[in-house]
Amino acid sequence: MEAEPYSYAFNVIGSDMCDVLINVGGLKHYCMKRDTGLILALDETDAVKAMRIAAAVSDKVDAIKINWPLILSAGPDVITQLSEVSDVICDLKVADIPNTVRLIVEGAVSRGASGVIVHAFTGEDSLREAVSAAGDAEIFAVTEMSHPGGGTFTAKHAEEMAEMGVRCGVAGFIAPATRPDRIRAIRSIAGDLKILSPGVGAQGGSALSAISAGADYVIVGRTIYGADDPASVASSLADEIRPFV
Ligand code: 3DU
Repeated sequence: MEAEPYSYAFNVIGSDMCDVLINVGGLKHYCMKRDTGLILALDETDAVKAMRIAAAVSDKVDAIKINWPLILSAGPDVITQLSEVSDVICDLKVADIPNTVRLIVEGAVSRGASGVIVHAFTGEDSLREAVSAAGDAEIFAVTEMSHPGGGTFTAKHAEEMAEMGVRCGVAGFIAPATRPDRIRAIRSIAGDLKILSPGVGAQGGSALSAISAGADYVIVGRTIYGADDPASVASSLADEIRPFV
């Protein structure tokens, strides 16, 4: 029997039961908690500063997302270090042939990542390989990028990519907070799967609009880590969306 998507269980049992391994359809899966609906995008390239910010906001966010800027400056061990204070999502935007996808996803998960972001445009074989390589960890597929250029190619195929992601068993999708109507479109296909939305603040999107349009989490980077008091900005954002999370 094919395993049901684990986020089905996320909705059935409620977010307070998440952040643990849950068992659906005979398979164990990780399930990120949803206490605040906020994910920090930690693109700070000064590793010491990054760790300080992570410690200051870890109790205000559901996960910390890291991307190439921090991994390239601090080294991949930063995944493990951060995983000691928070769930870590590696935003590697993996876009490659299935074998390379597997090697990258395994490398991130073995270092402590509980989620990995991959591109969906690579097609079904690469996406299936990512899901399989992730094991208990979560794969999030990018359907449409949040910057203006994201409209040129990715937006035109976002719905098809979301349908494919559902078939491949991804945990959820990355959809743009800069275009809440597009979050709505992806939500209509994603069902109970998670939607994580970047583009809040520095890119012009609003946390409240994204959550109201159907995002489960907003991803916020510069607005938090570039602030004089990252913890207080994270708290304010969490307060803004709390009634809807
Ligand atoms: O714009 P911010 O500083 O809040 O950072 C947003 C983060 O989310 C950043 O790491 C970026 O690479 C990532 N991201 C997008 O902004 C848009 C996408 O479509 C996918 C990921």
